[in-house]
Amino acid sequence: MTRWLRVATIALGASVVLISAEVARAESGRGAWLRYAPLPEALAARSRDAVPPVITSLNDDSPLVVNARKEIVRGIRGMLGRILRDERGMPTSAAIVLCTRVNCRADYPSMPLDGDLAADGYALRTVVSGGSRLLLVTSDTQRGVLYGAFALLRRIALGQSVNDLDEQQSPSSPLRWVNQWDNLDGTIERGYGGRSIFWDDGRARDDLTRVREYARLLASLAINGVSINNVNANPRILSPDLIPHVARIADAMRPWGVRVGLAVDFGSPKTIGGLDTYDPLDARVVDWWKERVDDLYRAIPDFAGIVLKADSEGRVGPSTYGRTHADAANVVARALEPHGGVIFYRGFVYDHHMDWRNLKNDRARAAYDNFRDLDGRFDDNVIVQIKHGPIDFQVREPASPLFGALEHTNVAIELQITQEYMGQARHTVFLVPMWKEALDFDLRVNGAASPVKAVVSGQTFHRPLGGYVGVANAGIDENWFGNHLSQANLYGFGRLAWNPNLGAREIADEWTRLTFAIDPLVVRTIVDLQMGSRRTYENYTGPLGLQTLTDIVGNHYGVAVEASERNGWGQWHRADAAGVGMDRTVATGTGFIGQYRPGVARVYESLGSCPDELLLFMHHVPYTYVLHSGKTVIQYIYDSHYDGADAVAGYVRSWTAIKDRVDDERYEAVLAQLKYQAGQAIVWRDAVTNWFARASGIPDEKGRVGHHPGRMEAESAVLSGYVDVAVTPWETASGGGAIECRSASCTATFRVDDQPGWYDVTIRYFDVNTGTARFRLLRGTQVLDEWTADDRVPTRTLDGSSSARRVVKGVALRPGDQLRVEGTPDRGETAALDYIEVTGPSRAAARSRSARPAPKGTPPE
Ligand code: GCW
Repeated sequence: MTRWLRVATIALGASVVLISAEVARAESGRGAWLRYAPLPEALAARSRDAVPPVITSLNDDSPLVVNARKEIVRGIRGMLGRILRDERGMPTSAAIVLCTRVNCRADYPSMPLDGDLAADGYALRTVVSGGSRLLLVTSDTQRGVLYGAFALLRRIALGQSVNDLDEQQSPSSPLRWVNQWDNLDGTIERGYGGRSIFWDDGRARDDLTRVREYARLLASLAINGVSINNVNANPRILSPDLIPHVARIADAMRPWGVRVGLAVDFGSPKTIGGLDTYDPLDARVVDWWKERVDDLYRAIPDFAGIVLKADSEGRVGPSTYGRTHADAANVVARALEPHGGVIFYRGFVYDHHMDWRNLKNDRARAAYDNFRDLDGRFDDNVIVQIKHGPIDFQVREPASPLFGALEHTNVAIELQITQEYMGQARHTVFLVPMWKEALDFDLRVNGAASPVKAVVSGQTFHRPLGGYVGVANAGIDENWFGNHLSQANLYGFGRLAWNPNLGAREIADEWTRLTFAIDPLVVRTIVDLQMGSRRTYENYTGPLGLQTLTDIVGNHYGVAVEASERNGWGQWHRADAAGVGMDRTVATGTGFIGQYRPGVARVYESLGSCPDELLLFMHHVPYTYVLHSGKTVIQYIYDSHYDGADAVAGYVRSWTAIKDRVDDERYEAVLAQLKYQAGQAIVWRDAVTNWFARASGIPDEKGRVGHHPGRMEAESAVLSGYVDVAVTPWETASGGGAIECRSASCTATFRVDDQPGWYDVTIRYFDVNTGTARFRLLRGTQVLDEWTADDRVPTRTLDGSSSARRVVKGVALRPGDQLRVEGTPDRGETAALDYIEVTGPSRAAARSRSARPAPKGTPPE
């Protein structure tokens, strides 16, 4: 159902045109950026004139070209309200013509089809032939024709002209894959958009509709490979009974040009193969891999390849037999090679039992230390898949030095689309600006400009293969990721893999127009929000290269400043009473900086030139150390957390300004998400700043940290039934503790002594994932609000992850009022409370009155 909402004026090129925008009432997000919503009438009219009424393909009824044709018909119908004539063969009038160059030339020998197109590249051209205007979509491959079709539709959707087309594009890299960390039981490791679209209960789902839809989304981004199971692989994936299931999934994706690959377990020859070894140099193991891979290709002739995580985080690997990663990669590579398959061997290899007491130990060194000396020993169909930073998808890392070190080895960059350490889709964080930093990172190979993007495309070291792998983890939820705005990350990944020179803002702008609306206010609001979101997240989670200060031994979501310390996982920040940061210098630290080429190492090694944003990643400094910005480290930590939390509050305000300009369903969903994020940002802010205030003993020079006007701790309320409880880690609860209800129902009563006025009452409570506790807020006997704690955050304990808030706005209060919170526990959820806060204009007014300078002549107190 749709409705006409308004008439807006927007600038189109030089001219200002009156347009009317149609806003759908409800959209689930399932169509993502391929929803083909009707264009504003003025734009539609212009495109209608330029789009010929016929679509045809030449000498080609392959599923890919058929899908390309159908997609264009669907898109034009949705956006322009025109149903093209779908024909075959030589057009007799103006037409859109789809063909590979070979097929095109067969019918049009004189057609201007020259130009260099890399594999999967495409050209869009307007030509006149036999008096008819033809809009040609060509490529050397059918996949490229499909990509050209999507590119044509994108142009139309963005309101760009399709009049005199002469566009030619080739992908930056041949390999553009996503990895899904889906388990065979249907769960997804680090997936936030619901269960697997591929697997359920140990087998492929019966209904693969969503798999086909996903393949279409991936094709629209020119992604050509997907591995469909967790890199922490269940060995069963290679058992004969599973192959037909993999084949069914491959069949579903093939018509969209997406080839299927698998992640495997290196111990498989032993665990499922019945051998007594998985030594990669044992002839029986060599044969075993060959036979298994041959079987796969019998069922799936275009099987794309294998992803392997070995000797990492408890996975077995070649080290069991004293063999190298090259031995391991090559045994699988040689089985794949005759079929044209590839193996992505993950560079994410590190020891998670490192001795934290040894200040020279450093996880950041691991990828380089493990792979550097193997350079040149990998077969040509091996690609070492390197996470973009040296640790693990933290909010701020430098690019991995390994990119600059492998000159004779194919490499791919692994980017994490799923927001594991980036708010798990409960926070909006647009990752493209961060990925751009990694891709543009200049490795200074031989002292010359050598950005990471040129290494992964194979250009810098003249490698035949290379590319992009995005850990996507899309799920079966209607909006794929659990947050509408998180879809922009998959979109951005695909666009960058195609062309890493696109700007982050340009990508955000495109995505917003395609996904939400072309309305300038909507575009500006969403693009600004997305573009600032990563810096904002960094500000309230872990600035200055501290990394995401989250619970790294648990769910990787909520705040837990010390979770990284005193354990073997190696995500240390080494904050103590005297200072903070990892000394990774060559001079006095772990030597990590020495893994970079001299031109980069010099910049990081010296405090004088190390950029502030990576300072604590590279150096250990006292809290009073003065940054280039002129602030001390400690004051920056305080300020950035307040800035970050304020920015999210601003997102909520700016989002409300586009109500009625986007559909209600997504409007409400994003609003709820942003409000939640605003609350979480305050939890992070308070936890991190309190922790550092205690550690450093240095107060916030602006007096905010530890002082919260209007906040009343639950522990100091008049309690009936509720009992005090300590919260761990202490910084995740205000005052270090909370109250919980261990009987049928409890109350906490707060006395308000503010002057009469209107106030907002914020209740900070805990919402764990066991039950559905109920809450009521009363003033005297009047119920002001009631709600349930029914969220499914990944924790069953009271901590930063489960901290939630309810804001009740516009409450009239008088001195002596009693605010009562009533909690009713449910199945292990104890209706726990942290504090209430009474804030708002009346309090601000009272504050500014008391802050006014005393009138002249008044004696000082
Ligand atoms: O960061 C870690 C994640 C693991 C993941 C691992 C990896 C699939 O917490 O869930 O395992 O990275 O990339 O292999």
